[in-house]
Amino acid sequence: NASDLKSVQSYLKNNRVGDNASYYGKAKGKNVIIIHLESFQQFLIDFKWKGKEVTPNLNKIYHESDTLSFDNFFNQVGQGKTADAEMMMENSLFGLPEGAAMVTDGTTNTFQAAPAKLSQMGYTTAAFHGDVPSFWNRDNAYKSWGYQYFFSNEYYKNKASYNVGYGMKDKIFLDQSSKYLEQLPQPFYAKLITLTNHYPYLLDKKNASIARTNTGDDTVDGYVVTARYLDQAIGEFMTWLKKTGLDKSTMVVFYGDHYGISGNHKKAVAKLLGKKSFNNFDDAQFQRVPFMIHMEGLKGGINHTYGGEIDALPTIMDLLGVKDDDTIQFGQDLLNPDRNQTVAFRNGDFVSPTYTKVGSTYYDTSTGKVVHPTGAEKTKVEKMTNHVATELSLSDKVINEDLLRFYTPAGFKKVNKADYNYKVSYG
Ligand code: GP9
Ligand code: MN
Repeated sequence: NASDLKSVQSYLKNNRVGDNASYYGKAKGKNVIIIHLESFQQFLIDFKWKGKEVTPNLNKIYHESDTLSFDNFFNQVGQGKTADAEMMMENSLFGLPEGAAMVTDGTTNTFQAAPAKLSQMGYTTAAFHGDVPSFWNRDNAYKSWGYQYFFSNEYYKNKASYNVGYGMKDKIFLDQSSKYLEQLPQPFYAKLITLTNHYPYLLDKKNASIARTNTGDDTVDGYVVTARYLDQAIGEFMTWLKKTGLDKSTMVVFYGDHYGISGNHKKAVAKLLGKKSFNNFDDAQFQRVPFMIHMEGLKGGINHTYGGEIDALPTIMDLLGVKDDDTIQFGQDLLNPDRNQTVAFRNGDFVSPTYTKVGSTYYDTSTGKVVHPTGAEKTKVEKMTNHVATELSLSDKVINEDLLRFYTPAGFKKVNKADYNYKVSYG
């Protein structure tokens, strides 16, 4: 109830960090394209297999001087996988400890999501995904989030050979999506969700352009093949963006939604990475995913701050010059040097520049060694553990008790789901 909201608001008031003045509004009024890199992990960046770069196009973007690249950015998903990533990226609210909040609460809860906020500022907002609209309850949740358009697979010229795994192949999906993008009134906010690089990483031979790895674990050895295909699709998309000149007026945000290879393949991952062993600490570090913000004229570079998907929205809003100091959002602007760098995982574990917690074990993040902190250090890790537990439980309260219906940020208009219809209507 409303008093629960008070506890959330006082937590946020004490934990909020502001924007970074040197970046604030640098992308004001620009188009925004958000590219969801399915199951794409940070270790793939600059990774070579048999002397070949697996992802040359993303590597190039990662290192460009007008790309802000975060090399300590973590996925924070729970069982909701892609759905949890979308919930965090566009609401700065965590998924739930079990299930997928986008499914259980996406239809009926009140949200104050990025698409709604930007639509109210005159942006055209659209989501694109080559799968059925009902997957992860997107067709309902996107109405709660205020997407004006949702181009699901019903909007695409489709045939059997255009699909593999969960849906459309990324090259075909991105090519057809670009035709719609070109027609969106500007400024637009468009999210493109890729699919091909998805467990168990299947791809037809003619689309493969790198050899499978040889760890002997069937689901691991296809990963570089679909990751490279995704990378090629990104390369083709960025070529199109330049050809249209849209690259001059668009901020492109790339993020990996979660791990591709789960912690059940430790032996194979050790082989893949050429490591003697791969333990729980290594698996926690392995949860890094790319977060890259590319825009012509942006002061880029590799930013080492420790953060995660929950922090993406305040960072993007900072760059767009959108006021968000009274929202109910748990993230902190990645560009603010005073931010809290303890990155909460959905199960209460965390990574930080100093300590990593996995279950009841603490590690020194810089050495990977198990530590048993005492005295002031013990107080420190206990504080970090409590901070993560509080952050997660308050976010869960917002979702489970639908607290946003009791509060509307200044200048935000409540979303009316009935205003949206994503049905394909020809003619
Ligand atoms: C399907 C796709 C699923 O639409 O988004 O991704 P997952 O949640 O399995 O990573
Ligand atoms: Mn996913």
